[in-house]
Amino acid sequence: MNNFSERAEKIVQRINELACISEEEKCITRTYGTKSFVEGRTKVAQWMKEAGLETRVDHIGNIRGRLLSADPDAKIFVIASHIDTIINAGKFDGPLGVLMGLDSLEELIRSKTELPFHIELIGFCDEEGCRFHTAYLGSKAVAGSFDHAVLDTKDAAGISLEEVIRMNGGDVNQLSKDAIAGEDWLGYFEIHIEQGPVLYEKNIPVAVVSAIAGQCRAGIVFNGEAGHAGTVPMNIRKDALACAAEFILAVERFANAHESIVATIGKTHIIHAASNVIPGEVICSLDLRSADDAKLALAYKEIKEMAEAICGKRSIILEWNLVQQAKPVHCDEKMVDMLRQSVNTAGYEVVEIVSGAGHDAVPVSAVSPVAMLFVRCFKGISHNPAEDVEVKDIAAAIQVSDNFIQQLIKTNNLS
Ligand code: HGY
Ligand code: MN
Ligand code: MN
Repeated sequence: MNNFSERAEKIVQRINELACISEEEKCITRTYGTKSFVEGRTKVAQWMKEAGLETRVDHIGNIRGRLLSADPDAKIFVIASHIDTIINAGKFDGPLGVLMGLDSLEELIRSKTELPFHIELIGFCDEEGCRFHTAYLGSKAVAGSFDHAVLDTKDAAGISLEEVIRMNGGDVNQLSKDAIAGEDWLGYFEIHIEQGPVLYEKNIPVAVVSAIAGQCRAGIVFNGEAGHAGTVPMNIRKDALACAAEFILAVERFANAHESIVATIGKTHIIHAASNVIPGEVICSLDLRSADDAKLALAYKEIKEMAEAICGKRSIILEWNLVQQAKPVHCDEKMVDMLRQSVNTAGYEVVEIVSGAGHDAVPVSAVSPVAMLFVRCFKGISHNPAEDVEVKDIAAAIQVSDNFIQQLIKTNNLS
């Protein structure tokens, strides 16, 4: 077994160990700031310390480990991904990038490589935004763009983000200290599963990410009129669920008719639901994505107008809140080229993909050049416990990542 396969096996072992830590009995869930999240983070911290990294938990809750250059004034190259998960998650979405980064640093230490720049490995604490319906809390803090207004956001149990930060030992008045100053960044690199079918269908282990799609997320409330299921005539009903259903199908029709757009309504909730009550209030999420910023903005506007028209026709009152917005991000051309060469040198066909999924690279791109490497996953399945990655594909990605980091050490310049 070659060195890459051995290293890949160790990464999978750690992924499996981390996957045993969950808030739930029968599935993997480690959402921001929970006891299980902290337990998982502590395990990653232990691995970082054992590797000899200068390790710390920052105020927002990221786990960070540094491998220092001999030059105290050196810039910082960040290798990262996230350690929080969605609910009922797969094992690889997030942890793969963090544990492959740890492996790269262990290899640099093993080979006693002189570093012209510091490398900081980060396990971000809230990429998925599942608990507070925010997103990128950890990477925004490191990028210096954390919005203090979200501190009042409450989770389903009514606990605020601020309380969770404090309960876990963070100081909300020190969050700005989590940021890496703009002038100190050299670059950012993230390895992540593709979460789509391209590599699986092409039978290629890795891909270079050229861009990350933009996204808009909205929270929508349809306010109708609750009523008795047996007595209210159909023609005078203000059925919030029927209205939401018409909207949901209209959104699907819209996205099917616009190639560059994907739209998802992943959450609906009927307030005071009962089988013999006409739904009076229904809450929906909307997740809209496109690699084309102008088309994304137009789609968002047109879908909102669709909602207004459907509600008007049904005498339903519409509440519409934009929850999150991120423009499309283009990966750094110099690093993309270095990754293309690294894939080539490793003997694989170069494939470039626009990521439909968001990643922590998005907020970081405001302060640093970013690059991402995708790893094939089984049938492109993700955000699903069936998510799986073959050891040989991790070994391929290790080889490419080693090539990339060696190129970076040689050039030490991304400007
Ligand atoms: O939703 C996303 O794109 C990412 O998986 N958080
Ligand atoms: Mn995800
Ligand atoms: Mn992810």
